[in-house]
Amino acid sequence: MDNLQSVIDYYEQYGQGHVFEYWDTLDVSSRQQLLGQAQNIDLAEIKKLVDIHVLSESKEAIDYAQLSPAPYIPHYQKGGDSMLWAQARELGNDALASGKVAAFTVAGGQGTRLGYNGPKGTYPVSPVTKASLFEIFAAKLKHAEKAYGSPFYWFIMTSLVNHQQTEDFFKKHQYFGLKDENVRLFTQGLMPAVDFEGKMIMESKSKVAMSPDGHGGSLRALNRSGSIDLMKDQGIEILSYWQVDNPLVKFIDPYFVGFHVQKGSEMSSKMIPKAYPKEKVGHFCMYQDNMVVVEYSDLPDEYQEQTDAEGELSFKAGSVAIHMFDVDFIKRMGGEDSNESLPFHKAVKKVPQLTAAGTTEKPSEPNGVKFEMFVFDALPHAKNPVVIEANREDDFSPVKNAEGVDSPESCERDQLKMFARWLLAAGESIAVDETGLPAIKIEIDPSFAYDEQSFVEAWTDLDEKPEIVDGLVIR
Ligand code: UD2
Repeated sequence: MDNLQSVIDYYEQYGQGHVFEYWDTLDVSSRQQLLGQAQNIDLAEIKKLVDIHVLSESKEAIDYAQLSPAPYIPHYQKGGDSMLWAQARELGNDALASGKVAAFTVAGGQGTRLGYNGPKGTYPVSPVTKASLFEIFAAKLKHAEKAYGSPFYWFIMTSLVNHQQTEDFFKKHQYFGLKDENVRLFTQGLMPAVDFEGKMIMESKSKVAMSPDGHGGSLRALNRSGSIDLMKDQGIEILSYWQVDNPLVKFIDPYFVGFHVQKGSEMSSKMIPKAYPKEKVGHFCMYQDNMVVVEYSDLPDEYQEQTDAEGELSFKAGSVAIHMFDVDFIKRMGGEDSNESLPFHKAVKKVPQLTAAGTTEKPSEPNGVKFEMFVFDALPHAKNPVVIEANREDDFSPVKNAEGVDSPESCERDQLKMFARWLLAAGESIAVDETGLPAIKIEIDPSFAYDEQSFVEAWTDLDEKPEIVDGLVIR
């Protein structure tokens, strides 16, 4: 009871006493739920965010005139130094073979745009077998295990919204042949949503409306979940980070690891030249001597469209959310006693809310503000950040929207084109149209080959090569 009173006092002191308005009417389990939730919210942090993002209009403005394009290492197939890339590859292979690298997927988002009811990683994407995103990543890890001689840890961040379903999915599929103890699922943090006066929104009489704290919350969650301690115990020094919606991603990439190691970088990133000025990706920029990512929704159109003397986009380096992190850097940025932390961004949303009638309803107009951290905001805190150029066709084709750009359909086309390119590189003939799209549907299981080079090798080694026909799955 004393504990309860002190929590209520704490809420009243911060002007959030309404959270306990229905306390007297709640049954025991609802009381437990509310108290448990309330004890986990840092009201001082919420007050700070409300003051900055809700009660004042003053946004810490960027002086865009001071932005310049960030430097990057051009790809060896696009004018970059092949020697440098070859050296990086060697270093990266050493780091990968010595067990210093682990894989990390952020999969806590809700996938609302895709209109899919389930964790996005369970979404079927491959052209023939309809393998899910998680299955594809698992197969890539199996290939890496074969190539480097030992298994890799795979950390996956979920959120309370999809954790159980994600875990059930992995169990149902026996972790796709990976060792279950190497697949480490953990949940990210939650943040309360507030109304436009800064009051926490109640979803029901016993529940504050909460939502995931953004992929930037991964740095805190990796620490809180004990994942960083495990990595330290296992001698893992580098974490390869990617988003769950991108089946093409090469997350075990010796070149990328190699550049990260060679440059003594704490956080490295892949960039892809933007496909068109207003492509919905972040922009790698320099700002006051720091490397930053400016999100597409923040960068004014004139900068997104600006061209240089050669007619190329000035801010062409698109951030596709593929990074390498030093484990020590994550410990520094996401630890409890850290004095460096990521800022929160605000998103105005329709938040399901308790009505006067005691029911929960989603309003037709935005009624509140959610707070999220973005992982790329760690970049200006990192020592020696490195950006390398990647080939879009080998690394990036996300599934975000139900149709059109970045949809299951566009992603399937990109996978088919990639498989056809690999077969052509191995000397096979396969009919493709002017965009490189084959007329038939084929699939190459990532555990058979991970990229063009490994495909050519594995294909050449096959004693009996299958006929290349519609529906062929090479595994
Ligand atoms: C993100 C990047 C954008 C570009 C693009 C590439 C931001 C703000 N923008 O845009 O610059 O790189 O991706 O595809 O990130 N997630 C969580 N927890 C959360 C929120 C998101 O795990 O609380 C995960 C989510 O599961 C997904 C990823 O983060 O894997 C991206 O989230 P998004 O779909 O909201 O980001 P998007 O596509 O707007």
